[in-house]
Amino acid sequence: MSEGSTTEDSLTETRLRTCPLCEARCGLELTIEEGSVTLIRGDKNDVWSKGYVCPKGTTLGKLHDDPDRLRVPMIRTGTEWREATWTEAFEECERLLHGVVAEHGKGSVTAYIGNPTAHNFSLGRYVGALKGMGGIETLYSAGTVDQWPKNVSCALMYGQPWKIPVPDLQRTDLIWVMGANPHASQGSLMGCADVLSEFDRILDAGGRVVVIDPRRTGSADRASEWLPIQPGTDALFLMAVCNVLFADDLVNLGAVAEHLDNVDGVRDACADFTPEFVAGATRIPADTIRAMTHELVATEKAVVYGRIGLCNQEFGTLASWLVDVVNILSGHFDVEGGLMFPRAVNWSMTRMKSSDFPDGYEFGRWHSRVRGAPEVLGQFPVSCMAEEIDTPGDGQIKALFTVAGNPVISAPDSGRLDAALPQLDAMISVDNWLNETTRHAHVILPGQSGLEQPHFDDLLSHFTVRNTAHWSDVVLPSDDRPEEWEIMIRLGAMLMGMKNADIDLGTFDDGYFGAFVQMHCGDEASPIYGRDVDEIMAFYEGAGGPERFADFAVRVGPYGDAYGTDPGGLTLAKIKEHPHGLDLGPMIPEVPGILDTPNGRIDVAPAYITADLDRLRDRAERANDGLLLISRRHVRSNNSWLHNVKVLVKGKDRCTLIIHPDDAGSRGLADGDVAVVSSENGTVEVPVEVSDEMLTGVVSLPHGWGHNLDGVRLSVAAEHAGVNNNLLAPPAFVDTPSGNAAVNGISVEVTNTSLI
Ligand SMILES: Nc1nc2c(c(=O)[nH]1)N[C@H]1C(S)=C(S)[C@@H](COP(=O)(O)OP(=O)(O)OC[C@H]3O[C@@H](n4cnc5c(=O)[nH]c(N)nc54)[C@H](O)[C@@H]3O)O[C@H]1N2
Ligand SMILES: Nc1nc2c(c(=O)[nH]1)N[C@H]1C(S)=C(S)[C@@H](COP(=O)(O)OP(=O)(O)OC[C@H]3O[C@@H](n4cnc5c(=O)[nH]c(N)nc54)[C@H](O)[C@@H]3O)O[C@H]1N2
Ligand code: SF4
Ligand SMILES: [Mo]
Repeated sequence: MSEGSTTEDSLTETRLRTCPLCEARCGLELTIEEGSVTLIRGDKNDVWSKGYVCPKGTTLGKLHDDPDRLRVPMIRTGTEWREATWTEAFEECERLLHGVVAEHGKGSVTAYIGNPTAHNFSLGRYVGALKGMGGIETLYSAGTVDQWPKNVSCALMYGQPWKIPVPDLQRTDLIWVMGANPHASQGSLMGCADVLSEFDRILDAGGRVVVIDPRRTGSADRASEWLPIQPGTDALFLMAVCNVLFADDLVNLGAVAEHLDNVDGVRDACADFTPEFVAGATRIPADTIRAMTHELVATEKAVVYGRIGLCNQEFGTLASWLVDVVNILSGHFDVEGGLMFPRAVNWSMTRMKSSDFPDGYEFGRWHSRVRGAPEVLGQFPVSCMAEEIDTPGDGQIKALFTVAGNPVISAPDSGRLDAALPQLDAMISVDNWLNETTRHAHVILPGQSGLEQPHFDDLLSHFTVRNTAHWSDVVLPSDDRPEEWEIMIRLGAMLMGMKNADIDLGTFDDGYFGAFVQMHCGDEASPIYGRDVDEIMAFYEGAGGPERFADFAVRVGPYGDAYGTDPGGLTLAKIKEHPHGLDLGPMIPEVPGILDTPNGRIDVAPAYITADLDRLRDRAERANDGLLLISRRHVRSNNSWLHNVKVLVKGKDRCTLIIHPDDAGSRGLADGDVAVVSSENGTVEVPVEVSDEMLTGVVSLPHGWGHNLDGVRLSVAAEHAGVNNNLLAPPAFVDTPSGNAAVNGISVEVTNTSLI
């Protein structure tokens, strides 16, 4: 958003921009002096974030200025890197890719897509061009160490993996926060600026916030109650809640009742999951489960929310599904204060019904070569990637793109991946830093800094607690260099066999964009159904790229002008008239209109998911032995990639193992001692922090650290290297139905280094 207001000094200007770093999407006010950012504050007039900002958002200028940030492409020969021109770099990509395809075929090429893709609409919109044009069948992504279980449950219940309901946080009186720590993460699949102030609001109004987590987090400190739970047992807890709902005749389906199938399927499934049956495994007393369930039903505006701690665990799909089921059965679904579907300003691919599944979703249509893992929503578990690279044979991965991802840090069994990547014939990274992953690339193609590109929340506006629209213009224009969407198209075209010199970007861009227009013109559900493709294309003479997509997505979106059909409707130009954002109101009931299932109804107990209940039943009977490792986040960190910003890493070491005093004492460990943490997969040495914030038997180590690898060019991060907790994560420890990594609940041993 360029307000471009110039103050007394003509070299000083104020610019507005949405922070691209997390789902809170704060509106920022940047002071620019002589082309540099000198101050970043929250924009008090932003209709959404109202001045809120966290320490990360104030460092966008520092990220932009980071001398280690790559501004030109890099080509590696052996261990030597050299800066290259864009033409040289693209020609090197062409040479590498054409070589691999000629020798091993296209089936040997794949891509790993990382998290910032979701925050960057140039990449987000065009990564599909790389996959589609390149004919890549199975992708890998950070999604399978993230929300894949939720994608699976939402696909089966609502007909589309990205139709994910979120808590109506700003209007609820009671929330159970399960496996989420917005104090650090700032909220996820619950986009909201300043989540903790909403907790305060709830408490001030006499409501309750219950944090259900093995760790007494910063969020728990701001809640009414911390309810510790044994890692990986949330599905047992929620099954018992369902059991109480039926047993005590508390089920209240409300207005959605007539759109539900298979409620009896849940009743039958939970019949033997009594509170007494799960109490031992969950470590939550049966009476507590009963009392909580009664309170949930008795509170008119209440909601159950679950996030990464419920996904990245052994029973991720069951737990993710059950969060929605409990909201449905307790009368808190699709109603004010409950779990609701946002109505984003833009149509997005995330709202697109997959034409592959007219009769409902199917998984396991093909299997991975080495482990035989089933594909789920077109992906194999990210933990398969290393073995697919280092195991010879037909179909072995020979060429890999990494796009805004750092799997050497973020993927389970990262040690094996680190060793496997050098075996690739071609590795091309689209990334802004030479880090743990990209140091293995043959070519690095840098994207632009957050301030060098416009911003539009294409994906994340679908998961916010209130509907708003924002556009941000470029703040600091970069030199003339390709934007990331152009890089995606070029790499896709090369995989089609084209030479770099022959690629006409405009033609491919028109073709890619045109395919979406055509799809809409042929889709009865689209407001431009039946219109002529050329008529729509004519709106964009001379235009292209992501901005054209954003305008299209707004105009065919729920508030759009549908290219003149609704002249009062929104266009991107109209959104741009609101530099502090446009408020589109709270969430509203969306069922049944939102549903895309074959029969237009919600299957409350999808057979694919309930088939996993035997595995859960076995868990209830398993003893809670030994120590389990879980992950954590910190507000001054963002997965693996903000540790090169001095102000964010200064102070006390944050990569520590937090351990309960009883567990520390029995191992002869005191605060600050270095412990050896070992799992079946690996070993790390890390300082301990002794604290009763942990449940006994559970230890916590943050992910995203371990920067002390040879060849990494992150001068600040190297001084605060920490250890990589994914060295400990066993690759086969996954949530079975989704293939998602279980990086929480890993069995570990902790010993005192001085004792060995
Ligand atoms: N043990 C454990 N592991 C975890 C998790 C956990 O809780 N515990 N969490 C998981 C989750 S939820 C996620 S999402 C993943 C994240 O996994 P990844 O997405 O693989 O990792 P990030 O650290 O987010 O890496 C982002 C990369 O993108 C680059 N980058 C940043 N901005 C841009 C940009 O604008 N353009 C381009 N081209 N590159 C950019 C950075 O330099 C960095 O290399 O980690 C997962 N791994
Ligand atoms: N500052 C910051 N913000 C971020 C990120 C970041 O790295 N740093 N990452 C972003 C990304 S990619 C994501 S996906 C989101 C994630 O957002 P959140 O889901 O809020 O992530 P965390 O803060 O890791 O909180 C997860 C919580 O789950 C708990 N937990 C672990 N295992 C279990 C379990 O078995 N059961 C239960 N009930 N709890 C468990 C952990 O103790 C932890 O408190 O955050 C995003 N925002
Ligand atoms: S909470 Fe922090 S990182 Fe997230 S959008 Fe706001 S300022 Fe950016
Ligand atoms: Mo994530």
